[in-house]
Amino acid sequence: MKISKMVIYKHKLPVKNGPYKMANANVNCLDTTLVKLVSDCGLVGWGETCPVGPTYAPSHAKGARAALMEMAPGLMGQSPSQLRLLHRTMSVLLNGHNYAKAAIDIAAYDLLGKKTGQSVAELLGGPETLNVPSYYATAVGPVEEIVRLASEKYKEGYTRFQIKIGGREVDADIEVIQKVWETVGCKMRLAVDGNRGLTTRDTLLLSKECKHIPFVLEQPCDSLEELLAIRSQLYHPLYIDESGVSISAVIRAISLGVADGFGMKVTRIGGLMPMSLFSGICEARNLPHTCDDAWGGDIISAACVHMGATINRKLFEGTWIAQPYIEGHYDSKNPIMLKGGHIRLPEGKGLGIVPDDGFFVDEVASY
Ligand code: 0XW
Ligand code: MG
Repeated sequence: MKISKMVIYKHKLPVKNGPYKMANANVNCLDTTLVKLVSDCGLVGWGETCPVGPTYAPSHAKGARAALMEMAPGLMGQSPSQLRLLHRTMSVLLNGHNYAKAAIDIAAYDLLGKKTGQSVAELLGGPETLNVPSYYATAVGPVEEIVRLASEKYKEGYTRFQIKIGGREVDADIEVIQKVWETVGCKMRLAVDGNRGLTTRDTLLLSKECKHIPFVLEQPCDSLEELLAIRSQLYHPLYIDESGVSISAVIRAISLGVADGFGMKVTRIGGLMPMSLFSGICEARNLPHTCDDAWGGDIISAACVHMGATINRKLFEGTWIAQPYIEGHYDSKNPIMLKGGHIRLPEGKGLGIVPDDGFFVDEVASY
C-alpha cells in the first residue's frame, strides 16, 4: 500500500459557552486541521491536529498546516503501513513540528487498520477495556462555578476532576481547591493544573496552604528547571504536561526525578507511535499518565480513545476529549461521545470514525 493523495483541510470548532480560559490561553473558537490520506488501493485514512490557540504550547494552527505542506510532496509514494519508516521519512523532510507529524501518523494508523481489518487499538497492542475512563477538566473560573461542576461531574460518573488554576491571584486558586475538596472530598481523584501560569513562589504557597488535600499538581510552572527548583519543597505529587515535548524530554524529566506522572498529548509527542513508546516508558517506571489531546474533534478524540484503551489500567489517568465543549460531530452515525465519565471505544476498522461525506469544505492544499 502506498500514499497516492493527501488533502489538508481546516475547520472551525466554536467553544460551547466560551471562552475556555486557561492560565495562558483564552479561546472562543478552535482552528483544527484535518489530513486525508488516500492509498493506491483506494482506502482513506484521517488524521487531525488542533492546538488550543497559539499560546498554550509552542504550536499553532497555521504552523501545523505549513509543516504539513512542507512534508506532503515527500510523502507521496511512501508506505503508510511501515509506520516506523514513515516517521523516519517525516524526520528527514522536516525537523521538529511533532504536532503536525502526529496528524499523518494518525491517518496512517487509520489506513493500516482499514487495510488489515483491525482497529487502531488492536494495532497498538490491544484494548484492555471497551469503555475508556475520561476525566473532567474545568476552565479557570469562579469558586461557585467550579464547586457546582465538581458535584455535577461526580454525579455524572467521572472518577477524576482536573481544576484549572493560574493567571490570577493565587488566593483565588487556593479558595477554589479548598471548596472543591470540602464539597467532593475523596469521591473523585483531584488534579490541579496550572498550565505553566504560576511562579515558583505561588506554587509553594498553594501547595503548603493545601497540604491536607490529596491532589496531583500538574505543570504549575513554565519550565522543568523551575519545577526542579521547588520539587523537594512541594507537598504534592508533581505531573509534567507542557514540558513533556518529546521522548527525550520525558526521559530527562524521569531521570531528574521531577515527574511523579504525566499529562500527555498524542499530538505533542508526535502521534500514536511515539505515544505508545511514551506509555511503555511510563509502565517501565510505574508512572501514571493521561492520554489526551489539546483540543480537536472526532478524529483526534478517536485516536486518543484507541490509545487510552491500551494503557495499563493501574497507571491510566484517563483520556480527556474536547467533546463536552463542542457542538456537533464529524461522523453523525458514529460520534465519539462521553457518557457517565467514560468514552466507548469506536467499533470498526481503523479509527472507527468516518466523517460524513463532504463534511470538510475548507480545503487548504491537495497533493
Ligand atoms: C485539560 N487539557 C487536556 C485540555 C486543554 O486543552 C489543556 C489540557 C491540559 O491538561 O493542560
Ligand atoms: Mg495539563
